Amino acid sequence: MRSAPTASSALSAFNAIGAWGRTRGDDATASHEDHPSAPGATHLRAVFISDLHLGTPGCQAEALLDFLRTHPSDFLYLVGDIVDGWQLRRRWYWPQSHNDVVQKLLRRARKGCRVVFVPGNHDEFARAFIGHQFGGIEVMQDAVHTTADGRSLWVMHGDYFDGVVQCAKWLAYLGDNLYEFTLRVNRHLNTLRARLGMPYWSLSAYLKHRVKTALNYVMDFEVAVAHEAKRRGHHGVVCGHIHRAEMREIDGTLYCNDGDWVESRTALVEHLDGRLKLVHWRAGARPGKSATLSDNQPACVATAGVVT
Ligand SMILES: [Mn+2]
Repeated sequence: MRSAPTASSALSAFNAIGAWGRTRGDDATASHEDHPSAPGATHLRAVFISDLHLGTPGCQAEALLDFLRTHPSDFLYLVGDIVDGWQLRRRWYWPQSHNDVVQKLLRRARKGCRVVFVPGNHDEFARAFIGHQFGGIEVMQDAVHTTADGRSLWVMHGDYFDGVVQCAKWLAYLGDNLYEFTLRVNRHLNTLRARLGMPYWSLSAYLKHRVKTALNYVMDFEVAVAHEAKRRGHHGVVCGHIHRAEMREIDGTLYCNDGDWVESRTALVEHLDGRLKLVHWRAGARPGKSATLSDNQPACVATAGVVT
C-alpha cells in the first residue's frame, strides 16, 4: 500500500506530466483539432471514459483521439487511471500522442464541455487536488451525473472496492485460445511427468479454478459497487478499474463499467434523450462505424477483467 501523497509531491507529479500545468497556448501544439462537424459525429450529452493509462505503451492513444474527435459531448467524465503515475515513476514514457490526448481534454473543457476528473488508483497523486480545477477540468473524489431522463448516476473509479471485495493478488484471465493452448501444454507436461514416474496433474483444471476465482472477483466487484450506489440513493453507478465494460441491472440498480483504452477501447455514452450505451471503438473505425453494444451485451467476451 502506498501512503497518501503529500501536496508537494503530487504537485511535482503534475508538473512532471507537464501538459497538465499548461492551461493556455496548447492550441499551438495540438495536432489533433476538434471537428464538431466531422462526418458521422453525433453530439452526445455525456461521455464516460476511464483507464486510459497515459504514460504506458499499452495506452491506445491514437484510437482514443479518433473516438474523442467523433464523439463531442456536453459532459465528459474521466473516471480514473487517466495518467499512470505508477508506471511513469518507474519509467518515463510520454509520446506525442499522449500529449495530444491531454491537449484534447483541455481543449474540450475550454470549448464549454464540462470535464470532470475522478482520480483512480494509478493517478492517485491527483487526489491531493480534489476540489481544484486544471485548465477547466474539475478534479473530484466522486461525482453524481443526472441523465436527461432524470436518473442519478454515482460516478467513481472503483479501486476502493478492492478492499471490500477482498481480492487476493490478481489472477490473469485466460481467453478461449489460451485455454486451448493450456490443454496442449497439459498433455505434453503429463507425458513428461509420466516418463519421470510422476502422477497425473491437471494444469487445465488448476487454471480453470484460477479463472473461476477471477470471474467470481469480477462478479463480487460489480455487486458490491451496485449495492453501494443503491445505499447512497442513486439509480445507477458508472465506474472503471477492472477493465471490463459492462452495463446491466443488479438488484434494481444500473451497473455501468466504461471499460478501458488499453485492451477493449470502450466508453459509455449518454444520448441527448438520456439513453445510455456502451461503445466499442473498433480498429480503424471511421466516424459512425463504431459498434454500439446493446444494453445487456458484454463489451468484451474474450478479454476479461484485469484489476490494475
Ligand atoms: Mn484502477
